[in-house]
Amino acid sequence: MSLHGAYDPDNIFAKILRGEIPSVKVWEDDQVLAFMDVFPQSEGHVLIIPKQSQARTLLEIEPDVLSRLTAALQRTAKAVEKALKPDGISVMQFNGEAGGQTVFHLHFHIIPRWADRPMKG
Ligand code: DGP
Repeated sequence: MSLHGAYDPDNIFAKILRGEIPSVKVWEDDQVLAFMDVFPQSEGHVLIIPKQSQARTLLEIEPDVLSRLTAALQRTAKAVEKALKPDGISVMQFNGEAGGQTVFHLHFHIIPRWADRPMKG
């Protein structure tokens, strides 16, 4: 999948948003959902996605939605820090297949890191 193309309404995260696939929700409001990654790179790996937008990538997201998303990203990262006490937190975001993206509904990864634990991915 390239950087550009049509949004697939049957992508995995769209199915999660419609409740067709179960997820472990961490936090949500009317515009944003944070939930646990099913293939975590570390304990506490959270994904954060917009609910209403059909943006596949960062290049397509509406600025006001991105603003809400990043505010929720910071709030969730603080909650992860409080709950798990990691030594660091990686925030990651991939665009296009060549950029490492596998699910084509815009998302950010929040990945807690510990100095004495190797990364899983
Ligand atoms: P990315 O490479 O940035 O597109 O990462 C997609 C992430 O989505 C990857 O870390 C694994 C996660 N993922 C894939 N399928 C599911 C699923 O069905 N449920 C959940 N919770 N996460 C999923």
